[in-house]
Parts: sequence; C-alpha cells; structure tokens
Amino acid sequence: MSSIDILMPRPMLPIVQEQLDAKFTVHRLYEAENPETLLQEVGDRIRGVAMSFAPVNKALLDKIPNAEIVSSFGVGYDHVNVDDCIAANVMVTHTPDVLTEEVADTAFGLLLMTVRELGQAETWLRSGNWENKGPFPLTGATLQGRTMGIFGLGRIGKAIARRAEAFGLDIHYHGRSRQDGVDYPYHASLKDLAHACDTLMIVAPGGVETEHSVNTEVLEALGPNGIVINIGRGSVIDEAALIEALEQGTIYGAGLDVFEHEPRVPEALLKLERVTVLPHVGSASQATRNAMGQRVVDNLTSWFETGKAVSPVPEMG
Ligand code: NAP
Ligand code: 8YV
Repeated sequence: MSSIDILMPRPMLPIVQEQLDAKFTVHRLYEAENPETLLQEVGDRIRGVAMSFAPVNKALLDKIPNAEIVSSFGVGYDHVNVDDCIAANVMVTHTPDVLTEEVADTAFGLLLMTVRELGQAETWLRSGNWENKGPFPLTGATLQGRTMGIFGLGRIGKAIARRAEAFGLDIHYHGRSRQDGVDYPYHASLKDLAHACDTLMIVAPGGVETEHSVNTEVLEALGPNGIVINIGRGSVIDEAALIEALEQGTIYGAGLDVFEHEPRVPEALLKLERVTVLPHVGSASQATRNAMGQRVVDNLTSWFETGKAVSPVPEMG
C-alpha cells in the first residue's frame, strides 16, 4: 500500500503517524512551506485523507479529485461537509464507540464540578483562603433531587443516563424522534424538555441542524435553578444568550467542555462565578485518544485492503 498517497492536513497522534508512514505515502500539509503548492503538486495522487477537526468541503475535494476516503478523528464530524463528500463519491469515516464511556465520565465529572463548585472550592484552598478566611461558602445548588434532560440520547447520552440513574436523578430526553425501547419521558421540543427538567445535558452533534438550538427561550424554560452542561458541541448553544442568562440569573450555572469559537472562550463567560470551563477534554485520556487514532488507521487500511470501511458515518448508508 506504500504506493497509496494520503493527505494529512494537521498533525495527528504518533500512533496514527507511525502506522500511516509505515503503510502509505503521507503528505503533511501543515509542514509544507506553501500548502497550495503542495496540493497542486500531489493533489491528483491523493486517495485518502487522515485528519482531526480540519474542514473538508468541496473547495478541498476539488484539489484532490481522486480521493476515495476521508478518515476523521473523533465521533463528531460537523467539520466535514458530508454532502460535498457524497457528491464527490468520497467515503467518510469517524471514530464512534471507543470514546463513549470516557466522554460520559467527563460529562458527569463536569456536572458534579458545576453543581457543587468543586473547581472554585479547590482554588479557595490553593489560594490560602481556607486558612485565612475560613470554610468555602456552602453551594447554593445540589445534585440531589435533580431532573436531567438529555439533548441527544445517543451512545454517549445513554452512557451519561446510566451514570445519572446510579446517582438517583430522574431522566428525560429530546432528539428528533422518540426511541423504541427507551422508557425515559420523551419531549418533542427542546423547550418542553427544558420545562420538565432543571439540568440540561447537551450531547447532541454540531452542524446547521442543531446550531443555537439552546437559545434564550430554552434557557428561560430551564429556570433559575437550571444548570446547563455542554459536552456535545459549542455551536449547539447560543453563547451570547447563555452569558446573558447567567448574568441575569435566568439560569443558575453552566459547565462547558466545548465552545462556539474554540479555543477562544469569551472573557464574559470566564468572569462568571458559577461557571465551570474545560478545554474540550471529553475524550482526552491517552488510552481513549489512542483507540480513536487506531480507528482512523483501521478505517484507511480496511478501505484500501477490502473496499469497506470499519466505521462509516451514518449518511454513508
Ligand atoms: P450519537 O450516538 O449519534 O448520538 C447523537 C444523538 O443526538 C442521537 O441520540 C440523536 O438522536 C441526537 N441528534 C442527532 N441530530 C440531532 C438533531 N439534529 N436534533 C436533535 N437531536 C439530534 O453520537 P454520540 O457518539 O453519542 O456523540 C454525540 C456528540 O458528542 C458528537 O456528535 C460530538 O459532537 C460530541 N462529542 C464531544 C466530545 C467532547 O470531547 N466534548 C467527545 C465525543 C463526542 P435522534 O437521531 O433521535 O435525533
Ligand atoms: C475530540 C470530539 O476531542 O469525538 C469528538 O467528537 O469532540 C472529541 O473526542 C476531537 O475529535 C479531537 O479533535
């Protein structure tokens, strides 16, 4: 397979780079002095793309007209224009399942941190306040008695629900349709879900369909005891509306692993006391990221050896 040319737009994990270098001829766009010149030189030879979060659309596909497959790192693939790929007859793959439990653990940790202000409590101790000023103030919120509304009850959403059940929380959900065999109450609209719960767990994918679906109306429906946790994609929340809702006390607090314009996080959000922020670390353990990287390699290898991918995105049928 060393005669097969692969494009790598951005750096990837060593586990990916080493295996791809051993199997294929890899062209690293990020190392090129002039990426456009590199694409002009090798574009016709490229048969596969290995990437993490780099945009893939018609503009790129036109420069690599013989591409057969885009192997994307991560389960979310909102950075890939799947319609453009289908039009160009290009397979798109992602890395589901191998990260599900890790991301659910992070989501639950983020929820606990947010409700009980654990990050703030640690800062209190580290900055000497415990010794100099006394105990950390009691938290206004508790996890006990909460009702969690899950927006996006898929693989990760269900793994979060299992954890929430163990903590005694009631669970409701919203998605595009009611799921067979799921007993949690279903809400056909996000606003109805927000009305029914006080803890909104966002684990839906990004993209145009979900963009800004958590807006002022939804936050008002969640109410003054409301906590928003976002482990899905930053684009799902109208960030300006969230900041306003937190500033006005429309909701109680928020825990965010993802943001609208990563890695930029608005100053106004960072100033708020009852907000916990994480730098998109949902899947970020070495073991899980390596498992995701292995899947990127396996998708490419399987495609070129057998003509079938291991984990195509659902739109591939
Ligand atoms: P999944 O199994 O496909 O679940 C996605 C869920 O969202 C499904 O239940 C689906 O239900 C719902 N959904 C999809 N499109 C929707 C829409 N337009 N409107 C409303 N609901 C919609 O995916 P997953 O493996 O659980 O991953 C979910 C997302 O988590 C990823 O797409 C990614 O953005 C995010 N993620 C974040 C991190 C992180 O590090 N923070 C890590 C991994 C994943 P219906 O089909 O019934 O609508
Ligand atoms: C990764 C993710 O952080 O899988 C996803 O959708 O958001 C995360 O697991 C991301 O893909 C890294 O680029």
